[in-house]
Amino acid sequence: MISLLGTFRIPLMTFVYLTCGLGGILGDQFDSAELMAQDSAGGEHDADTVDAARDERMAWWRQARFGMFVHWGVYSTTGGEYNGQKLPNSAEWMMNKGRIPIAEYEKYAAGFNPAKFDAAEFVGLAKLAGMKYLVITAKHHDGFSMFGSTASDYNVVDATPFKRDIMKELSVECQKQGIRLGFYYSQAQDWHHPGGMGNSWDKDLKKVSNDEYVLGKAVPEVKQLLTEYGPIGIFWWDTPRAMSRESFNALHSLTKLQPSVITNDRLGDDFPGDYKTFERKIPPNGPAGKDWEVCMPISGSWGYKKGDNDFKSTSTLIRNLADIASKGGNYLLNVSPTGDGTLLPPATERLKEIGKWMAINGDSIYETSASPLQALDWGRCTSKKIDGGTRLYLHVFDWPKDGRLVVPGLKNDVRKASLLASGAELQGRVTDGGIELSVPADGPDAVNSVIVLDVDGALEIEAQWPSVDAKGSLVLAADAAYLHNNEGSKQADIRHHDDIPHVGYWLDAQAWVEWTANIDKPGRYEVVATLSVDAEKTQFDISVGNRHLSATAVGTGGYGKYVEQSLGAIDVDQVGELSIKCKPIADSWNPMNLRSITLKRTESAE
Ligand code: FHN
Repeated sequence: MISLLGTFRIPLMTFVYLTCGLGGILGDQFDSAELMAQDSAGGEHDADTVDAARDERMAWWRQARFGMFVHWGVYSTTGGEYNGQKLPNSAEWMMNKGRIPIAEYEKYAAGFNPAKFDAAEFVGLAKLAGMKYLVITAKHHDGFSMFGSTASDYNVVDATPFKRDIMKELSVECQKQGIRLGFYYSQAQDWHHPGGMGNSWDKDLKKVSNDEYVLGKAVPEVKQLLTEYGPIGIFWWDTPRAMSRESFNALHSLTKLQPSVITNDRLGDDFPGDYKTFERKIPPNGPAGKDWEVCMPISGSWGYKKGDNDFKSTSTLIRNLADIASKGGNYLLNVSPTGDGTLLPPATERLKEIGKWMAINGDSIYETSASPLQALDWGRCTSKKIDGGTRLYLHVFDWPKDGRLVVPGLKNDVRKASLLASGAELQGRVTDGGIELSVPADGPDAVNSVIVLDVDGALEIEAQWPSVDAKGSLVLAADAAYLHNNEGSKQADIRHHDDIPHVGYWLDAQAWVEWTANIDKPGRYEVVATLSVDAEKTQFDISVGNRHLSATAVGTGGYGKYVEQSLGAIDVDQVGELSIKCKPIADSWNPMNLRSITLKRTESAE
């Protein structure tokens, strides 16, 4: 068994349990021996083959870049209000925030009758917006199944006057219109089932084990969703909670029912799934070498919430899409159908406006990769490989007033430059500062004008990573870092004091910070941090490549009182692009606000 693990990327615990506990769970579907066979067949494959299988699964997703998220359920009938009472948080949490007993909440299900819902029109709107996939809440935390569940009669077919299987209708339309269908499924929280997590208020609930909920409801429902609703592109787990190995594996193993289904990183137990998810916010830098997606409501609430007029402007949404794609990620933009099954006009209008932009500029988003350039002050960049060179899509948010657009740090010869919208050619030349393009007085689009820049040969770019300067100093600013934090708990985030960014709100010792930087020479580097700490001290590990320093920062008299503190020295024996990490030492961590880490070379090892 262990030898297999040498070739697998499945965490040991999962792998071992995957083969031990499944026989009776999945019944006649397939037993652990069959699963093992699949996996043991994989056992002859090395990690590269496992990666190849994942690359094949992910190919369409990486090209898609843009999808629709849909939160729709019983909570949509009242806009998240309970007896006319406005509740905090997002509307789909109304049962929890309103401490609504199950018997009470079920009455809302009895009023769910979205008579205006038209799957063809709904999917058509996603398509018109330029979205390539659609992920919808098949079951959210309230436990209500938006499909004809055979494991629970608390579902849209059996428990509402609507009686139609919404997931089935969407499945048919998505296949017809060429949109990949994905299901959101709350695998741990279920406020209706006595074994589901999260219902702490319903005193009449006779609790049973979580395994009973998972194996009695979640597993059969997920199995049904993966076997009766056609090809499923994505299974979108949510709010991971600690559950038994048996339950975890029973859920995870179901994805073998559709081997091409993609899963996210929210099943739990640190299982990475196929891609990392960010929520509501766009990370300052995309996680290097990973697939990732930002999910974000088009307004404030995921589910339809009365009075939620906090719609993001179309300009913001288009620029978000370009920003995320420029970092190599996908944008999953959420809409919130109301109780009648339609979207509010501000949502529909925005989707149509995004669609107009995508109809002209979609090539600069679809099938693109992250920008190879350093940060651009006028916009973003996405890229594609072309024969003998690279195509750069320059997303110009701030069109230059002086007729000159400079692409900093780029030294390649210009093969061709043009406006994507019209094809009009532009003149470009290489200067000391990079490639300079002559552009017309006005760009083709007030929000995001795209220039196509084809350059010859392998990209010649000045260091895009922070690099050691002539004095031997390397400054790593907070907003140049990549924050490793998952949704859910209080996490590290980029915040500002006096308009200077810092990594703040760092309440979770599991969150950590990483930079990629260029080290030009080995040697001894003093590590200096600019930080503020309220507590007496805090401890964390700083690593530069393969070398570590256990650092202690002392209290600075409060958050917002920033002090430079020398943390010690590291003997660096590697050069080139190195990862530099700052990781809390959990049992002696106190939150700090970190503005920057500076490495100062004190001795050269050359
Ligand atoms: O609790 C849910 C929330 O209702 C919503 O579904 C979001 C969407 O990503 N996920 C959880 C919060 O992280």
